[in-house]
Amino acid sequence: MTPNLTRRGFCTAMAGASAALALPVSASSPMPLTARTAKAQIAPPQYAMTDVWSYDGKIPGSILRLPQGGRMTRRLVNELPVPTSIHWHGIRIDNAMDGVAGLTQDAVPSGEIFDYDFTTPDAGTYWYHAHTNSMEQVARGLAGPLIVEEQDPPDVDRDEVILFDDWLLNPETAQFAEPFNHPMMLSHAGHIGNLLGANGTFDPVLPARRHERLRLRLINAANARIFDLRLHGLSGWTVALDGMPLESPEPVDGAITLAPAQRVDLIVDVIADTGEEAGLLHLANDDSWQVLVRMPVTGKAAAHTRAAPVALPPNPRMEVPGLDAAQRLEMTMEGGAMRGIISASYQGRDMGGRELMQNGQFWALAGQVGMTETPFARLNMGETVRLKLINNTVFAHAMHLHGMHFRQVRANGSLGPMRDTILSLPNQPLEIAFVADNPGKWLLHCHMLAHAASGMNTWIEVA
Ligand SMILES: [Cu+2]
Repeated sequence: MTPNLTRRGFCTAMAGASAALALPVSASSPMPLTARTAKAQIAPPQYAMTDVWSYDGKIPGSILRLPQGGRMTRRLVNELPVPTSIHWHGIRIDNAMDGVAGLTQDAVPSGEIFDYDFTTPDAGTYWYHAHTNSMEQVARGLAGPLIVEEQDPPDVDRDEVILFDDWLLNPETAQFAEPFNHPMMLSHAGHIGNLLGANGTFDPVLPARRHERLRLRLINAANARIFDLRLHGLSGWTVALDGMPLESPEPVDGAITLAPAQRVDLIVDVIADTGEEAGLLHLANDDSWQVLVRMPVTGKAAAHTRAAPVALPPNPRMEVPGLDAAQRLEMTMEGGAMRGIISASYQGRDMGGRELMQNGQFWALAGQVGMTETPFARLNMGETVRLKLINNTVFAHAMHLHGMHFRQVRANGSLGPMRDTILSLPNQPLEIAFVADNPGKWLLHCHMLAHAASGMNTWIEVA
């Protein structure tokens, strides 16, 4: 292919995309979700606006809402200068719609489109984000909330989405610090921002009334930051994790840990007095609790707080039966600063740590660095699998399985809550179990996106 042809193809396609946007959306073409450049006032007002990559010009992308069992149809229109794709995180989705470039679809070239069309079997809090060079694309802003509503939603005064993020900005210019694939980030804790916030701003404010009951849908869209959160002037319960309802609401007592990509649904009552400020605090680097989301309290919603909430209605397919007879798999994580890799296979060849580093690779899963021709495991449709995750690194990893949720098998044999992303800590092996009930090729990776980009990325196949 000659450069000329490439450029002509690009220009024609861009013209086509713009024309499509100018026309009213016909009944047959899905509503566009346009990935494009934009400017956003993420930093305080004395700073410049930040050049971002966005969905429809918004940081984060608009809240997409649909009913449980509903059908989501969206046309990704790629007006970015680079290829992209969208992953619908946590949706037990049709494999062809999972959005993983190189595994479930080709990346959508600049100027082209891709129609996503899937149903949402589970109610809960999910999110969508880029899954092509995600380390950079998510950091630049390509993420938004995806909310699937229960047929019988809980009795609350308001339902609020809080999408946490952190941004690594050059303090002089308020533009993203580059490069995104700096070896220090790849080999350490990941791409950690120097400005924290939520819903696209460093100073998110959510006005509230005394004794108001809110459902808070917390989403961690940060590349690598683990948020430790605490309620202030609020009392509440955790009612769902990673979209999936808990069997019974659990009172929030102490910190809520939200690893990258995880979600927590809370039902909270405002107990601060009128004129005070409630909110969400986070544990800062110096071990102090600092305000992250401010909730100024004005007026009164009710004379008293209400009785404890009831559990959310369960989603389908939440059981993990047959643990005793389950196939057992093991995955050791290795690499990163302070430990390194002795030898691992990268692109079909054994390499030592130094050679891997020269290839920008720092991590291995089960002796493999990054994606392989054959999957980590082939699973039979419907079988139950137990997977032991052994973290031999000195860093935490947020391990995410696409297409299926899992439960932790605790030391005493009991099962933990159902989730799609679990935080693995150094030298604390943990075991997860799931039913391989969704056919296709599913990514299994660290959601510290710099780690995924430098080795912690593999896949399983269910057939
Ligand atoms: Cu990791």
